[in-house]
Amino acid sequence: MSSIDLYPSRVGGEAEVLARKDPVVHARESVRRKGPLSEVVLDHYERRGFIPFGSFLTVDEVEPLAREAERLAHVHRSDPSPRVIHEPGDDEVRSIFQIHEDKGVFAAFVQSRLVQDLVDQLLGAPWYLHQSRINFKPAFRGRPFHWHSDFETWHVEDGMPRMRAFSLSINLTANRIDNGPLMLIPESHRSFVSCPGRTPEANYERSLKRQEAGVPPESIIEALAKKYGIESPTGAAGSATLFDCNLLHGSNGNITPFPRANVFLVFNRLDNALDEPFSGQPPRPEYIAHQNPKSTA
Ligand code: 6CS
Ligand code: FE
Repeated sequence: MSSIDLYPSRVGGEAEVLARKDPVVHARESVRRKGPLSEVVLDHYERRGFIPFGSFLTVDEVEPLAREAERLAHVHRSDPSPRVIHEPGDDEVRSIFQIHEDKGVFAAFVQSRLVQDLVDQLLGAPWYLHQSRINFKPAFRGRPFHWHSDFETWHVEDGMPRMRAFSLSINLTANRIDNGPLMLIPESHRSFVSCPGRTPEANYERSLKRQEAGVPPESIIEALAKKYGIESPTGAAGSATLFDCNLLHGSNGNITPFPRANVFLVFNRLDNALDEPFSGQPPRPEYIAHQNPKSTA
């Protein structure tokens, strides 16, 4: 049985803006003060829902990750494996899921002191990797991602009970204002947009190419964007953005000659591991939503 639904969405009703019932930084005071993030940065994160890191990794540190991403995109170009998502209508790779499982550079990165300390500080209790993926937006052909809260999908389709997760997105190529960088609505993480409609069967087979269910109505996006604006953290390879699981975001396509590739790592607290999906449908596959985790720390 699923736990009580604190964040009902796609339950057949109208869209609605509900209150958030979870903190953003979960660590108690002593762990919170340990760092690596300063109190000023934590305050900003709690208020705004994201942290832009102008330089998170050095050129030398990001280079092996970027090279591995390029290799993966190349070898998976005509790979029918379900964890490789192609753009609708061509063989261009849009996303590759579960990239940390190959015992390679991404797995090592998750084990690094920097990542471990950061996640400990924000989640404040044992945690695991819920999802990992690389999103590619090739030059001239990259397609957009529609507005969404990741948590809304993870809650409805994967059974993630509460907001005790966040994403770290490392830019593997320069993310420029014009090549489809993340677009975030600051402060939108402080309410939960309950979405209309219901979840179609096996929705992920379509939604990972083009999301429709779980997209808030335009009127709500418009009101939030008018109130809080839209921010697009840009930066060279090695810059990064950390954002709360419930922050509304999306991104435009890429018609520039400059490819954009980002790796996303999603950390979730072990005591928030997946229950049955609130949609009432079967859980999504392991490569999208890790089941039965043990602590990664
Ligand atoms: O369905 C998911 O889990 C994924 N989809 C989007 C658009 N963002 C987060 C996540 O990787
Ligand atoms: Fe997302």
